[in-house]
Amino acid sequence: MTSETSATRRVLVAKPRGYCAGVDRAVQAVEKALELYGAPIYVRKQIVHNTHVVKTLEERGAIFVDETDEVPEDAIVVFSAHGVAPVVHDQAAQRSLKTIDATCPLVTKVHNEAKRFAASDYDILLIGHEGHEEVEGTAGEAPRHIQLVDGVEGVDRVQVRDPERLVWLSQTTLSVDETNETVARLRERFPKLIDPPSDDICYATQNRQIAVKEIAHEAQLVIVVGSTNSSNSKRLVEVAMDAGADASYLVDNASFIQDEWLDGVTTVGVTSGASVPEELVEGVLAHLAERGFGDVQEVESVAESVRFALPHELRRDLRAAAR
Ligand code: 0CM
Ligand code: SF4
Repeated sequence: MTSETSATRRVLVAKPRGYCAGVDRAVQAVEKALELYGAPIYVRKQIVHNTHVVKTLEERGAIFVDETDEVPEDAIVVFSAHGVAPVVHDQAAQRSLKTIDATCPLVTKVHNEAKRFAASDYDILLIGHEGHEEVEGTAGEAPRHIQLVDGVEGVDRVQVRDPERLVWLSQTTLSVDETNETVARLRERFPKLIDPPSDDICYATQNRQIAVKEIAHEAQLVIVVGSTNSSNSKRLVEVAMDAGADASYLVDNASFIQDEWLDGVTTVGVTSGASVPEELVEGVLAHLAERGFGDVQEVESVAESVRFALPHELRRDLRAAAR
């Protein structure tokens, strides 16, 4: 056991943390669809990558499926925040499904960039994690023009038709620092490589990384609340370690915290990924308080005020129902 007294123990909580505007919109889209049309509402893939969110929506009548062919004809299906390839829209139309597209507008922005560069016959290097749904959706916009670069290790495998007509784009939820390294290596090979017209790594991912850096250099342990399939949450653990934390762990909720992690620790940092409801962070803080870490300070690095309107299909039906 640790010899520290509770007077010397403290918790630094990063701000911003938790829900981003795209997650808030996507979760609300499913909730509003359940209210408006009634259960069941089908959702293709996890609406956001958080176990608790998915379980809560399931309890309210959402049914999560892997593909649209699991959805009964004429039923309602919501597409997740991570976006879908055009072929998925086609498959849904063939089955006469009513669709609500909860793709985050910042993911749609990357899709549009991909379509534009492909239409101008550029080769597109999409930096992202193999198998991640967002990357599959973006790559599906222009499969013949896009190749995936999964980190620095992927750079040597890249083959292009014309190194003068080359752009890189990225998944929205990557580590900013690691992506900069990958781009630097790509540019060594391809000096004429063009940058995306604006940052593809979204504001929420960037801000949560800035905020965790701020607390990590003062904390021996950083607890990141998030699910294991959440890219942006996993990146926060890596960023915390790179910023000087002795240890950092990803936990779905407080029950995953092991008492040994706290041995000898005086300052614990806490943050959460963009798909994580605040109640899970509150659970972690209560768990830490019970173990002598009751002194909690919030450290705000960046103010956030981004909000997105609900998907237009849903707004239209909500307006009609209100008449
Ligand atoms: O992309 P990632 O795995 O981080 O997804 P998430 O659902 O955890 O976070 C929000 C998003 C998007 C797109
Ligand atoms: Fe959109 Fe960024 Fe949130 Fe993903 S993490 S849903 S891209 S705001």
